[in-house]
Amino acid sequence: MEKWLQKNIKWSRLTLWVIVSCAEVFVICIHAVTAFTEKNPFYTQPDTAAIKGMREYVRDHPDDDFDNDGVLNDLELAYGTNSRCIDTDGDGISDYAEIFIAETDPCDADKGLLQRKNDDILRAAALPNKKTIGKQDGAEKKAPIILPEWNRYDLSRYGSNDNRLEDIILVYDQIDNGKTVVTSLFSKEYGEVVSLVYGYTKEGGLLIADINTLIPVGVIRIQNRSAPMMMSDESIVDFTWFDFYGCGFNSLCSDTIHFIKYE
Ligand SMILES: [Ca+2]
Ligand SMILES: [Ca+2]
Repeated sequence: MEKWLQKNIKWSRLTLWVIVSCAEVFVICIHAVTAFTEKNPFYTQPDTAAIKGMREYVRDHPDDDFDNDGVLNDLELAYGTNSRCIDTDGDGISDYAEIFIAETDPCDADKGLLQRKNDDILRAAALPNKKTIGKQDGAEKKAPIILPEWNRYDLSRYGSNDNRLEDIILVYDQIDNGKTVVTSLFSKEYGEVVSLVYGYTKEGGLLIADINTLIPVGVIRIQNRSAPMMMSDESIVDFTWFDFYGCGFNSLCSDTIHFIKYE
């Protein structure tokens, strides 16, 4: 009798453990799916075809220099640097300068070299760290949400990262002229989302609509940035760009943005 009881207790514990474990896995899955869909309003599943296509596009263009930093794509792949960012580790020394001049690791931030350039640093430090765009008059702007003609099969959008201030000023100009801008957002996690920018907020954030339904889905917030950067000729320039965050994308996580240009 005692043996039977012990055996039953053992099985009951095992059954309970299995039920609790399954419940935990279920809860974790629900949380993961919820977090994913909350972060990105476009996809519930990563766009694996785009992620693969993006990798292949870089490999298929070994002699191009997508970010114009002087390091060709095949070398970027060999060094493990980002072919769409001139300063992979964000330490203010371009990938080219790290590889060919300083001979430091372009994937491991080291401020030391930049700090030694005291005169240049003082000059750059006099700049405001946030530049205003100069386009905004404190009002929100919107264009009629109309999808312009664009070529979805032109994969050259995988090649560039339009994160310079002049890029976004062109977008504001388009909106001011009543035109929407087809925009490709790319992350290693989700893949690509092509959406429609139909306006901008008074802070400069981009108003985003779904390209299929033309329904507004959110805002990509824009942060203008300026910092000293050592370039390929060892000079230090005041480099300006913008960071973006929203709709599940974040440039600080190496996500990129491309604005489709058309007449
Ligand atoms: Ca490059
Ligand atoms: Ca660097």
